[in-house]
Amino acid sequence: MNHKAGFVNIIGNPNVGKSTLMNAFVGEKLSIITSKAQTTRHRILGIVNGDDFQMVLSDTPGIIKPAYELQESMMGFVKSAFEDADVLIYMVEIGEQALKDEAFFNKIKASKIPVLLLLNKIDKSDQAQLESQVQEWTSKVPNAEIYPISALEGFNVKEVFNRIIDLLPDSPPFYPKDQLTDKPERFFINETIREKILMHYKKEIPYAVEVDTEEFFEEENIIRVRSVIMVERETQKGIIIGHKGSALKRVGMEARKDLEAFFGKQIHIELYVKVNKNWRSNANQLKRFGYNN
Ligand SMILES: Nc1nc2c(ncn2[C@@H]2O[C@H](COP(=O)(O)OP(=O)(O)OP(=O)(O)O)[C@@H](O)[C@H]2O)c(=O)[nH]1
Ligand SMILES: [Mg+2]
Repeated sequence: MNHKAGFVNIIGNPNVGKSTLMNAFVGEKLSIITSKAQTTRHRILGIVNGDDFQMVLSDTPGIIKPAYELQESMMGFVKSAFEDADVLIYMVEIGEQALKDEAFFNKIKASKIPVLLLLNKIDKSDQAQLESQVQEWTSKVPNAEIYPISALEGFNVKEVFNRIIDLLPDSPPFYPKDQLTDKPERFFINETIREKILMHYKKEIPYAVEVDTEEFFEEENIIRVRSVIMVERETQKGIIIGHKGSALKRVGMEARKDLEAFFGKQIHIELYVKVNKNWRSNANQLKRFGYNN
């Protein structure tokens, strides 16, 4: 039996629905999703296994012009996704114009590997707008195959999935067939807590936050974790904690609920808030949090 396997890397502007699509393909909530830009900060693998194929998807951060070192590192993840792709998924959303970075955009247009341009969120559009957008993207990226989709509602998702399988090269699997991702358990705890922070805090706060799970003990019936929420300034610490700790408590409760569903086990989370001055611009701190590329 022939076996197909390859890397399918999803790139695009912030907030277009890249993580939503990867989760839909994998059937698990590997990547956090929020309505805010720059939700994803890492390159996250989502592996879909079949008897005769292995699709190694990569979710990546949305493309931006980096303003500080954390963002530089995020764009490093995007760069790496260009380098090893067998199929490139370029996701745009209805109404969007071009990539925020012209060099990346030119790379897509000059790509020697197959490019699937997914025009996402068509549930928010009408037929006339859709047709004009498809025309526009056909002329902008002539080397791409264009698919209008709704990652959220599942429209055309199966069709795209099947097309990717067609395009995968013959190859043995790269990962064990029961592996779902490259990230450890602690990563999903950090990310779920960060998702709640993105959802409940305003303006700069979520962008100044990093979460680090310092302890992870798995027992037969329960997982016990201790996680630190890092902020850049003392004032941010107060905001995260909230009146009598109420804001922090909500983060912990909501994260626990999601993580119990994810791990299929009871979870106990202890949350701390710590000031870690300017961690976003500190190379050593960034390395510690896995942004070393
Ligand atoms: N209406 C609609 N909304 C969608 C669709 N796909 C994703 N969204 C929403 O768009 C927002 C961003 O989705 P994400 O999947 O986090 O987007 P992303 O591209 O991974 O964003 P970054 O990680 O910040 O780059 C969320 O509120 C999603 O629910 C879609 O097909 N239709
Ligand atoms: Mg994302």
